[in-house]
Amino acid sequence: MKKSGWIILSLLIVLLFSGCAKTESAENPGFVMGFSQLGSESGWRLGNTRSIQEAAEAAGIDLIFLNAEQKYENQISHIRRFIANQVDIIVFAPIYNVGWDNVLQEAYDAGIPVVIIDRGIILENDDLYTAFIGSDFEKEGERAADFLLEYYKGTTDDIKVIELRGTENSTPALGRAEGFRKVIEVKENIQIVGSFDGDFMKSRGKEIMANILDAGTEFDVIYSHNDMMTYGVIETLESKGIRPGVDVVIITVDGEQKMIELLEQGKVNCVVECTPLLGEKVMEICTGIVNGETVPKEIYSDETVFTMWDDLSELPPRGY
Ligand code: GYE
Repeated sequence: MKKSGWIILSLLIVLLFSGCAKTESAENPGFVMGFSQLGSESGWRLGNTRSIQEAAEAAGIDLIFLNAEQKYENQISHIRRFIANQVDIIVFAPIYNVGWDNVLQEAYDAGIPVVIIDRGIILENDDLYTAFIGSDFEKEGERAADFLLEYYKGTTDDIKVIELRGTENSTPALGRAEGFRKVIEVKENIQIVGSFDGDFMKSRGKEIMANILDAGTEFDVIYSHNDMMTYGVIETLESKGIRPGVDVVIITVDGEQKMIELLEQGKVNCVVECTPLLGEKVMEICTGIVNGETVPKEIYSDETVFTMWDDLSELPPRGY
């Protein structure tokens, strides 16, 4: 072919491809998101996974979903795989709050933006992630304690609290413990008499509750960092003829549909909301980042608290 022929052909090819790119971006954001979910330990987690998958599909984003099955090492290798595959953006819900500096530096060096969802992390260099989307866990702990103070208003009797903590070194466990303590500190008669690592698991909730009863420890209140552990606590209490919500005050965090029903039945006294429905926000923020827009660094969900004193008959289905 003559030189002019080549030029015309190349121009045609360029035009053809730019045309394609345009139609694609009009109907479809056309980018690839790698998402590493930390596990499937709770109804909350399953709701979170569903929310991300549905929102990605609705936005036309290609989602590569990987489940770390509760293992930090798996999440590290997921992120490395996403880097090797040159995805457009990496999203992950980190199981622990530390240990991410190296792998996130690798993503940064590869020019791939990272968005952290649900649990927070501590980094030496915060430039290594572009945005965080999730809950304010300390506020959740404060809301749990606010209920307790209100419940025991005017009482000077000693109130003994047992705490079931979430996964060690996870920000929800740390924040929910800290916020709670900050508020009850002002009340000398309210004391935490036991605090146990329940790893956010129902089986641990059951086991811890059984051990406490066997040991004959006296307590008035159970403050559980998530609904799953609370289901376990309730099962154990009921199996021993103790009435949850009546003989023992129960405070839980998450707000799964099933837990709201237990609140309505009087088996639970307070449910602090923590929403897993982050999907739409995640897609909106990630689309902005991929398009080169500036986005806020920290985005917190609006959350509330449901108590035994509320009329919940109009509450819409929780969706998780
Ligand atoms: O409370 C718990 C889940 O990280 C906020 O993890 C999340 C927590 C949630 O397993 O149920």
